Amino acid sequence: MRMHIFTILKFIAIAVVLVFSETNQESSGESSSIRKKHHETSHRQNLAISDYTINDYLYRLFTYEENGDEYFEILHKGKMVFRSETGRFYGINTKGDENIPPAGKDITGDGIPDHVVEGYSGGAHCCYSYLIFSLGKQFKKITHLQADDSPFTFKDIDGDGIYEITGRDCTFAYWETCFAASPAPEIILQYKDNKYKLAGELMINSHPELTDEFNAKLETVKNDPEWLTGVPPSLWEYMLDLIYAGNSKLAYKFFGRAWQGNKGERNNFIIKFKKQLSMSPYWHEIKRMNRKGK
Ligand SMILES: [Ca+2]
Repeated sequence: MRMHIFTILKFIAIAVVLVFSETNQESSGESSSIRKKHHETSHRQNLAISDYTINDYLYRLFTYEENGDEYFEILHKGKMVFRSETGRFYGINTKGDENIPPAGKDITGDGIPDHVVEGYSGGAHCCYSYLIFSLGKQFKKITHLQADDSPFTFKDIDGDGIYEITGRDCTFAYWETCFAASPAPEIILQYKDNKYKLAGELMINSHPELTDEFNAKLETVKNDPEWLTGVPPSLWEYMLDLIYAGNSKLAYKFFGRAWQGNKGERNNFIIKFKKQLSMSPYWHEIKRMNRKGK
């Protein structure tokens, strides 16, 4: 099911880019619901400008009429404090019900308004990123998070008033299979000590149903017809889901029981799998959350 969701997300992302590239001359913002609807055409540089005000701050989005690329600036009391790189699009949430928090919402718990801007670089699949600013008396860029192929969702999961972020780790994209079939396990990030880190505890508790599915998954994977031609992605999809919920021992037990290929390739496969896993940007925390795992 998770692979299915990720595939849907991928198609949505591609659809957004396609729709946008065909409608950018209208600069209407239809390509993304988080883009501002109203643009005014500037008399300079063929740019369409969209303004949004938060207290003493002004967020200005510029769209190049000729190709639809965008960049934004943040001004504090009329003075520019930040200017982004040019990207395919940038979006903020001005309506309240989106994957990113409403512009100006405090998401870090310090009572100071924050401002999240979603960026998309363009290209075949890549890449989403998130710039997060603190708009207090002192302007501050909190972070610039890279989300790769899969967008992030901001949400207060544990109800403490501080937003967590859910997304997917795309380390296994294209690994041993095509992009559409690549598993991308769920991750949760939390804001702690002034930065966003993988929320090991929340991830361990996020999917209690996973371990109950062990036997049913075992039957499914063992009977996967892809064993006739190679190793089915369903094998490492479930292993990754388990590992990203702190159950690595169970994941390798599953591997041992589900493997239907020849013995020589078995060891080779697990070496390659572990090597790929260690390339995750979250590897350090993944390892730590699995030390006490089952
Ligand atoms: Ca804040």
